[in-house]
Amino acid sequence: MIEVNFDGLVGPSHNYAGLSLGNIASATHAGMVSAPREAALQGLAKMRRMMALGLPQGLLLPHDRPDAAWLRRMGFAGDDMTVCRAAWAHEPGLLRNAFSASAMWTANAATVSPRPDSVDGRLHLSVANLASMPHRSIEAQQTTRQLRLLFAPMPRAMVHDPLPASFGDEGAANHMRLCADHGQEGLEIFVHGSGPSGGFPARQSATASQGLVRRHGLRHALLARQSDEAIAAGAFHNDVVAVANETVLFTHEQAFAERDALYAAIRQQLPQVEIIEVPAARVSLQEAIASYLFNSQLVTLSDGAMLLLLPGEAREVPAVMAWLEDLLATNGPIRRLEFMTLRESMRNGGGPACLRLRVALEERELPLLDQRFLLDEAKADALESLVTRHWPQHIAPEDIGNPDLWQQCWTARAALLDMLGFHAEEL
Ligand code: SUG
Repeated sequence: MIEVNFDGLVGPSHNYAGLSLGNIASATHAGMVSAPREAALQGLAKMRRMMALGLPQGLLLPHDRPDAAWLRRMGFAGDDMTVCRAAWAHEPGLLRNAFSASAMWTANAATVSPRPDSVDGRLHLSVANLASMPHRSIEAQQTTRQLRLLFAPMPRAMVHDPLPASFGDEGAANHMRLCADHGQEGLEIFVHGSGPSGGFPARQSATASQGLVRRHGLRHALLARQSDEAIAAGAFHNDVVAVANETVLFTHEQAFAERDALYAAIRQQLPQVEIIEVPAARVSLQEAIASYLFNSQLVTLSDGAMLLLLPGEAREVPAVMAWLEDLLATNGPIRRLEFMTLRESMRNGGGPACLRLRVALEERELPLLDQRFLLDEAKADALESLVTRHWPQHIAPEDIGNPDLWQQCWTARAALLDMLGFHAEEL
């Protein structure tokens, strides 16, 4: 079995509206001028790097923004332009939500349980409801359509509707899978919060996580609670303080509420697990969150060694670099480090791991998927030139009310769909 990463292509409306409570980067950079073209190119460079490392790469598409259909559901009437104009005049906050490019963080698109893990032997995907934030809750509908298209040709895949909105579910960002290798039955860990901490909401509910375990028919699953300190320090998703790959759990000491019990339960179910814990005395929670050390992609290369693909910001935190040096010296499973510039996404709290949805499947199943969502070098070249032609260079906060910008975003997406061979009605 192989693991495919589906990265969200950053949409043309990428901006800094500060919409995410609890996400310190989003709050800190609110009001700044964004660079959507640069953002999309940075994301594509990461996808290319993964391909160059020999890993299969897919992409998910930016959503229709500004989302006039959503504004219509909020009572605005008329054609798309009229609806957006009225929303901007009367409820600018709603227009800002309808304009967000947050679908780029596809770790929040769905929770994925590969075939070896489920009793019925199917690949289960549950679209996240992202119910805790208005701008993110808009995503579920279009994400469902994309994932259904992508997996429709694969007989043993099932894309479930989002869970009821009463129970917040943020997708793979709060989910980790440990296994001997991708093809073996895994132990799936679902991480939730327990109510607001430090004034910040816990976005994943335990009830939602339980629902996913039942729905996906998992034989080996654990529920774990995020520590209140982690949420209060700005770990709005668990993937900001922990990441897993095959036998490795790479985590901050303060990520989980009942850490010893969790580690013991993991060791009982997967004795060969290697828990690489970063002590708070070496890297504080604040340093972990500022550097996004744990929001790295941890991947297995063809020679079996693991590579940690980190955001460039990690380099700026001396405690993190010192710890990483020691990690390499141990000669453990993580043998290589690489750093990518993803500054535009990072300023909204989205690191390398937020930008991708992992799907483990059999290599022979890959050709069954809708190939329009898979990337190769030629498509990456074409996407780069399309982005350079159509994506806005900059968006300042006051531009969000500019009808010319809305039109540019719709035109850019239409050109993208056309190039990839999609019809607007499919999505
Ligand atoms: O949900 N940021 C996203 C970042 C998501 C990161 N994903 C993972 N950790 N997997 C969020 O907070 C900012 C949008 C704004 O402020 O305009 C935003 O939605």
